[in-house]
Amino acid sequence: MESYIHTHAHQLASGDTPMYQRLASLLRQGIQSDELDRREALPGERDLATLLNISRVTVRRAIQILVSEGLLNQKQGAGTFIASRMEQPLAHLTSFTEDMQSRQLISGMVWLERGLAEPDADERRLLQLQTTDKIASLYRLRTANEEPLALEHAILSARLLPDPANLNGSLYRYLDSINHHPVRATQRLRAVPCDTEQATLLRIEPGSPVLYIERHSFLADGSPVEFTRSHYRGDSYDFVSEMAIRKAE
Ligand code: 16G
Repeated sequence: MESYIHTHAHQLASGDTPMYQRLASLLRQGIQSDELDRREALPGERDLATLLNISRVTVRRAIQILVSEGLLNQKQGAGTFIASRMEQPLAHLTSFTEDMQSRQLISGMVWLERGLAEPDADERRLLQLQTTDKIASLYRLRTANEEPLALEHAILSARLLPDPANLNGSLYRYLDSINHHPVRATQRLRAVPCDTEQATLLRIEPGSPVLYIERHSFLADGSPVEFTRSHYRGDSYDFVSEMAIRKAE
């Protein structure tokens, strides 16, 4: 960390922008090019200020910029770290449990709600339900190595899960066991600020950006299986999509 800063310190010497912005872009460059070691804490505010011969206020402002961009995390008592982000390819239909396993992370869940409910008109349409059908409503906090990562509210027809209280682990594993594992899904993503309750559960600041995702998944015959609304922590997750050019006929 110190050696990267030493090597590149000359970039701070002059420029049109204020010093805190120059320092922020120097650190941003080090993070994005992977030249800064992700496992090491950033030197303390005072040490960085001494090293670069600038004021602590300047260092603090630069760090605040990168924290707000989600590139740095401040852990109380432990220091400032480069935020580690997870990537999920959008092309594969995986469950949260599989997704964490493939990264050698321990997937966990805290049940916030698990029961039968009356669907509203939208939910009835999305799941193609009959007027008398109920839904199984599953609201969970999903964790990776015990760190909160997402809030997930899945609904499915109660015909598929008549007794939600008995579901303990992976929803997709259960669906697989009844031969209803979805084979196709559409996903819609957008950034939203989280509310106070979501912030407390995800252990982030109220109003911080989270990724709101709706997943609508289907069986091979086109019938809907689940509709899930999730809020992923914006500071730790990247959804990555691969694109190919359309070949000329
Ligand atoms: C994923 C899905 C979610 C699904 C869940 C099942 C996204 C955005 N969402 O988190 O729709 O209900 O996996 O996970 O990827 P489980 O099998 O571990 O319960």
